[in-house]
Amino acid sequence: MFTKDSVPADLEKIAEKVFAGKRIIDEEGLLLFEKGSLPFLGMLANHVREKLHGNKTYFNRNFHIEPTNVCVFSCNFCSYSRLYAHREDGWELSADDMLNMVKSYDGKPITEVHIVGGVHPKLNLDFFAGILKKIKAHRPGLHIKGFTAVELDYMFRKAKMNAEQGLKYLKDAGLDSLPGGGAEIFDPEIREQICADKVDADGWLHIHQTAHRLGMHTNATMLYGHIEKYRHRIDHMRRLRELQDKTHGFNTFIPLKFRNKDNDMSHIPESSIVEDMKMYAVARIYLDNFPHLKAYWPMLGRQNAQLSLSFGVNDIDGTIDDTTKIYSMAGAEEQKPSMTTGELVTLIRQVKRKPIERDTLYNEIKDYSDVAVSELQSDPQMN
Ligand code: V47
Ligand code: SF4
Repeated sequence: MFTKDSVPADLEKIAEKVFAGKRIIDEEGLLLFEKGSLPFLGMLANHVREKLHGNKTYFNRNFHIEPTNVCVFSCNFCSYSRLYAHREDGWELSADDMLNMVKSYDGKPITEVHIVGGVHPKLNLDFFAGILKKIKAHRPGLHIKGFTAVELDYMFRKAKMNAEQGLKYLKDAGLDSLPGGGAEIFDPEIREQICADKVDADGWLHIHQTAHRLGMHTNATMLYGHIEKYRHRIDHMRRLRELQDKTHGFNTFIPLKFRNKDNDMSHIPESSIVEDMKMYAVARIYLDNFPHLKAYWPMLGRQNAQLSLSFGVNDIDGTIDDTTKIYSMAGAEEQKPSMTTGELVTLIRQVKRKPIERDTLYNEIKDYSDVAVSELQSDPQMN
């Protein structure tokens, strides 16, 4: 697969481990970042990806609700939040606004709503529990993936509940799983510089561990490509891998590329596409106990998401819709991120992968390998 001349001995040893299905250690992960060529990393990551999933590439039909961009925190990388004092520049959706958004999908084969927003000082646990109940009453089958550990930590502290009490309360109201946001970079020195005031690594991990213990699945993200070094990325993934060994509750790891428009870190250049593909590949190789690796296409762009399918990625998220602003405000090319099922399927097929619609928990809903493109375009239910 590769010639001995082209691969240094230390990397060759890592390749042998990966092909033997063995776990790599932190130093080896670091070496991959520092010395691995793109084709070498792509080959190893693709081996792991195909061993787990063959050509299957998952997507789902979802939409996002961002309840507010008013936030008590001021993460330096965030282009989206507004402090409460400047809330006239922001938005706050009422419970009815959110329910109406859900109702606008009546009759459409959406399987998931993703709810993530700023940490509003006046919106509390009961407000969100009320929304969950209303959504479930209207559409019981809709999976609700909602609230980052940052939002939850704040809500629970204000309600004087611990993570277990708070999560049980929201689960009873209809919350099904947690998204992976708020993780950023766990290392305390980097965290201090980019998002000093919000929940720390242990707090984030504790909320996810508790959710797993209560039978909920969650995702994990990492914000990369800013001031962190490769060793911080490995440290971040090590903490996730260790928790996953204990709970097996994580579904997906989602590396989020830092976008630099209109925020306090705008002077930092964005990572190159080569660096992005390396990130996916090393994540796929290192996180051997994570079933899925997701490229979030509204952030990365469609073509790069397509490319990532050769670097370990097996999931490109969903149809979304045009209501998510967190990335467009940070400079993502997609100003109104929305793809029809036909577009997603075509994107996956163009790189000769197998498009599979999934639900949030990766149960397979439909294999689109042999569905004619004309059928995808003409059937409104497909959109
Ligand atoms: O934690 C904010 C990121 C995250 C920027 O679980 C930025 O399926 C890049 O939770 N550049 C929230 N990233 C988003 C989130 C999410 C997204 C997609 C899928 C899932 C999932 C979860 O957005 C934040 C932060 O890391 N973010 N600003 C920025 N300028
Ligand atoms: Fe608030 Fe989240 Fe933005 Fe941080 S990233 S300022 S917690 S909305």
